[in-house]
Amino acid sequence: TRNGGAGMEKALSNQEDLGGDRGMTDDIFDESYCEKEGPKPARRYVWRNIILMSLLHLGALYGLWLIPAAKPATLVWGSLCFLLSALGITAGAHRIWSHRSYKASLPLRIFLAIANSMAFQNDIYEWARDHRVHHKFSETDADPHNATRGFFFSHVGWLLVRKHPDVIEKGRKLDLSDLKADKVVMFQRRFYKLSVVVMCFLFPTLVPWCFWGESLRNSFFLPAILRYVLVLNATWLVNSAAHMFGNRPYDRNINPRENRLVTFGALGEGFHNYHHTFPYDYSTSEFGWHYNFTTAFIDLMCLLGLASDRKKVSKETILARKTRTGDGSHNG
Ligand code: ST9
Ligand code: ZN
Ligand code: ZN
Repeated sequence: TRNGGAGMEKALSNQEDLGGDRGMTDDIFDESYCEKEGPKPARRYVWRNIILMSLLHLGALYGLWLIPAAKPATLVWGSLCFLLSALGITAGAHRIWSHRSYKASLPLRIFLAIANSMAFQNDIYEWARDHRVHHKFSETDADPHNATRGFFFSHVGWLLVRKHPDVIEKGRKLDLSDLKADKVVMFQRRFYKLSVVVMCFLFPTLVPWCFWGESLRNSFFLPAILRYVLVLNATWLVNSAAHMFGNRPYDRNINPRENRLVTFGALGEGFHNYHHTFPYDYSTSEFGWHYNFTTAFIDLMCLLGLASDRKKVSKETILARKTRTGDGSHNG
């Protein structure tokens, strides 16, 4: 088996080392799952998504073309919107809600849920549910963006076709009680469409138009459309590139890899071999703030008293794991 059996055992015992106090373990790889025999179900295209995604990307190309005509303040604002929406994914949907790797106070969760709507990547509940099945059944039919189906499928293709039935079947068995009990998550889910219209499109567009007289065209195509597409692709690269290109210092038996370029664009989320080996580590890396804006943000929130209980894997455990299952790329 992939983790060599002992891998799973070790992962679970690490979980216990952490006090088992995340209240969940459904993001730990499940070795017992076997893909069904026989022919795979036919691919069913979702034309609505194919058309909208294509138009969105054409809009982003037009945005790129408009950059020289934009006011500097608009570009700064677009970058700020990038950071905010990215944090809604990394510090929010990913590190709190998918993995429970740290605790956030109510004001911080509200802030991150608003930032998450700005990123428009499905509501937090759906994102975290899909992400937990991704970790638990990584690189199988039950993984929504199964990277063994190729770069394009794991990047964006999975959003353009119906899901493999095993994703839904296995996803329905996950324990999502922590998400259902989180009022912020459920509130965002209830008002998701409205929150996306306001946060992903209206707010980024109206600020430059109202406050420094930017044209409506530049205001819409840069901080709204281009910024949205950049955050989407930075996120998707974690599923595609970081499952294909890079070293595997922690576990050479799994596909996810350490990818410097992805890490940079994704605010610290490209240390993906580490992350799949130790999904409960709040930093998704052993190197602290190095290339990891999200970790710096969470540490700042702790300093301000808005977050707590950061789960961290000990250096000894990391070293032991590297020695046992790593590819040797961190030696020396
Ligand atoms: C987007 C998401 O972009 C990106 C996520 C990326 C994840 C990255 C992770 C990497 C690590 C973190 C790094 C972060 C880095 C960030 C860097 C930032 C700079 N379990 O879905 P339906 C049920 S979204 C259980 O329609 P279809 C479901 O509840 C972009 N149940 O399936 C429903 O049941 P019911 C914008 C599940 O028909 C039924 O099944 N959004 C599960 O196959 C049908 O559900 C889009 O583009 C599950 N896992 O359609 C739209 N899944 O009827 C995307 C489903 O009872 N979505 N169910 O309610 C869609 O249009 C559709 O989902 C579909 C599949 C066409 C893809
Ligand atoms: Zn992954
Ligand atoms: Zn994860």
